[in-house]
Amino acid sequence: MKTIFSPRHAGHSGNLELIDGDIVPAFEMPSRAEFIRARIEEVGLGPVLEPAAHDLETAKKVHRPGFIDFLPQVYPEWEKTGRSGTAMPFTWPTRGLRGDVEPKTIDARLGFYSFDGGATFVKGTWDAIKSSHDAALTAAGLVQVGERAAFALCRPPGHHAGSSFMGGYCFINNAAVAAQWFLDQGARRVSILDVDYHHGNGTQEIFYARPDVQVINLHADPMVEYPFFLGHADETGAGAGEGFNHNFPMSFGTTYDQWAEALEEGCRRLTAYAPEIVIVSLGVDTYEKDPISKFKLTTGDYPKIGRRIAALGLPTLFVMEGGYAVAEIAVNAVGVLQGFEGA
Ligand code: Q9C
Ligand code: ZN
Repeated sequence: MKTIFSPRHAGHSGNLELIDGDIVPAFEMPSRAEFIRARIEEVGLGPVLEPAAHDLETAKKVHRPGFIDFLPQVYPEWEKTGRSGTAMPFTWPTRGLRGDVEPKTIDARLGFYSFDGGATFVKGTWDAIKSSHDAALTAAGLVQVGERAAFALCRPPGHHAGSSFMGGYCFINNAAVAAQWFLDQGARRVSILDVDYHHGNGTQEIFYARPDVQVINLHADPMVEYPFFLGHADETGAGAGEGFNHNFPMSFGTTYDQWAEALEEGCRRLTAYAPEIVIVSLGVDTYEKDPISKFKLTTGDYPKIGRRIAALGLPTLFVMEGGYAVAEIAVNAVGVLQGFEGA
């Protein structure tokens, strides 16, 4: 399997995160992607190639165009106010406030286009976002021309980014852009299978009223886990999208046997939908030693996930999402891909 990876992710570095009442270096750090790239080479998964540049027209079909145009403006606007370091929002248009009027200052606009303070900018952030987006589309192109599977080693991740909001380390929803691109190339149905520990609230929001992209999410129960405000089992889609969104919230402490039951049911529904392509939002923060998560999957479980996905028998695009136990995420993420290839 080919991997698409851009060294430009590394400029998104040194940013801070507000977590557990403290401000600390962000858990979503460059070494995540570098460990995965090194592991791919170590096990000989296949070539690691750089992405081609892509325009943002497809991104502007799944995100509000003004939101995409805002992203490259953030850090220059932040610097114009005389600041350096980490740009992050601190005010959001929640219920009862005006979410329909875009204010003028950079601080206000950061809040206007976010749902939390977790998508932060440093000088190299836009370049990293764009390279991650390009990696997803380049890998999608490989699948489109007949590769059985490809791996987009995206950093930053994407699944918390919605049509007009960023958050949770995510800016552009790489998996959603890839899904839209496959449809634009002529696919009639695409499934997104999101196995990250956190609910992919952005992906769900983008496709919620659409029947052409089925979204299946396996994740920690939002009653007790981030992103808290989406991801319940009763969210099944709206309007023309009714019946095409599937959530499998699970408790803290979930082990592979329990998790695999949800995967099995998700795969059953995926097969019933009969998509032409499956996109896997590949988070490995389900791992027992992940520093911010509370599931109990072990390293030996990840190849099993890959084998089950391979058994779907469909062209498959893997898109990297979360996973934070830095050294181990490489073995686990690549374990999924090895399991897929060995199946
Ligand atoms: N105490 C992804 O995995 N902070 N994003 C959670 C938990 C945000 C995760 C705090 C986690 C975002 C792509
Ligand atoms: Zn996650």
